[in-house]
Amino acid sequence: MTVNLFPNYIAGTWAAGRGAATNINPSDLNDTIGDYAQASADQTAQAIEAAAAAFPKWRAASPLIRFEALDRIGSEILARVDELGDMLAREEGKTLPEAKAEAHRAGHLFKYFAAEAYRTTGDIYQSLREGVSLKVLREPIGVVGVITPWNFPLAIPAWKIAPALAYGNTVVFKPAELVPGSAWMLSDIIARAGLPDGVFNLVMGKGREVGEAIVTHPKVSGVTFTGSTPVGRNMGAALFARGAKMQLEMGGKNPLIVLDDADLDLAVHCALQGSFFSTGQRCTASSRLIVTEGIHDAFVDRLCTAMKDLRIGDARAADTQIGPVASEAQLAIDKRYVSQAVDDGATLAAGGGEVESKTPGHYFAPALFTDVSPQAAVARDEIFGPIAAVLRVPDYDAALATANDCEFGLSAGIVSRDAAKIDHFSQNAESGMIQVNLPTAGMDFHAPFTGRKGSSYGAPEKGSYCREFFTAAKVVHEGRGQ
Ligand code: UN1
Repeated sequence: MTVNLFPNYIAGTWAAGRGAATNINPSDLNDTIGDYAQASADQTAQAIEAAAAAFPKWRAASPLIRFEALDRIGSEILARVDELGDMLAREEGKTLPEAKAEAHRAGHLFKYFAAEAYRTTGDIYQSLREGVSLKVLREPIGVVGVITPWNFPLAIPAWKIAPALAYGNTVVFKPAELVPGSAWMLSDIIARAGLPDGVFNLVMGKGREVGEAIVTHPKVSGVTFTGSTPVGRNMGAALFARGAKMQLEMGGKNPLIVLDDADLDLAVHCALQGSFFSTGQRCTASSRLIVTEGIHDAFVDRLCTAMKDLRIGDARAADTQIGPVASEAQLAIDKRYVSQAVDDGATLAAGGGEVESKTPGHYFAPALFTDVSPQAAVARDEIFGPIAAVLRVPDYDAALATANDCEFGLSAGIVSRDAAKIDHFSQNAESGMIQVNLPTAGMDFHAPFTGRKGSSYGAPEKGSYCREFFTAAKVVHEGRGQ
């Protein structure tokens, strides 16, 4: 093992793997960050066996013990927000303020779920039969596989690992291969929190090997996954085939409706933030701007002007508003969609090209398309980049119909002053989350996170709603004799 190799964590021991992967700073491709051990399928199986062996003891641990461990992890994350944020910004490319805010959110998620350990209550029913008592218990499910994406490498693992542990499960964590640095630092903090060996395991991996080893292993009782819809659907089929539980958070193609009566400045602010901040790399990003006729031209005009002023640059530079695209592969996808949208007849109203920079990096100017057909790929596919399509509609009814004409249903926004339309939209948008006069991205961490249609499958994440996934109900009938 070289000095700079960051190992996996299996059964309470740091372990080198089979080879290593290096993460690279997308703001400066000359900056290689570290080498991270790659786990083999065999090592993944060892981690799962260790988690299964640790489960009886951890499920029996007092809620106080679980609270203290998670609370300690939360405190340590909060004490190291600057360091964690720096790593996140350096390896993923979101700006330093965004990265620190995410680290802060991760710390508080651990604290929130620490307290959830106290709330694993059950129910008592009055039995229909005399002399019989009837209660419903909530039990942890066992070994939980946690498979996470590259765009929120601290917050998403936090809102999956923390509840898994709080409710008494043990964890095998596979972070995205692009961002092992943040995941490793988070895992190091968890590993030092005094959990029994095997309760938490880290297995890093490129490609499908580690993920498949987790999804197909009979001792993994459930998998919580965030990532693309095609990958989630595949995983879901494999989990269903062996009767395992699943919580899948997948894609989005989130509409932001702007009505004629909207406050124009607010509408532009929501679009700018929702579509382009975090370089558009959020499943909650506003990628469809559905705008009614009367405000369309003024809105597009104002948004294009605001886009010209966006400061795109090194994620860790003080004045940067938009960092680079996270990877070469994602940059290629973004560019492909820009040329396809033009080929499909849309007008490129702003941005869409590479940006000059002091250091070699994946810099890309956020792109805005107008005159977009609702059937065009740029209006239908989840791109996961800073690309937004404006769809012009005659009125609110058409805006709602356009918003709902989509395979996804994660977050949906509306900018308007009309209380009746806002209320109608909140009730009729086919999405799990609604944002009124706000960007579609940016969710409170203590509320549930959930989508409809192709966006989500299984119980919501976060809040106490996620208990539905991390625990199973058990119904106990007890007779008191003749
Ligand atoms: C947010 O917008 O606050 O992958 C969070 C994602 C989501 C998280 C978004 N699962 O972008």
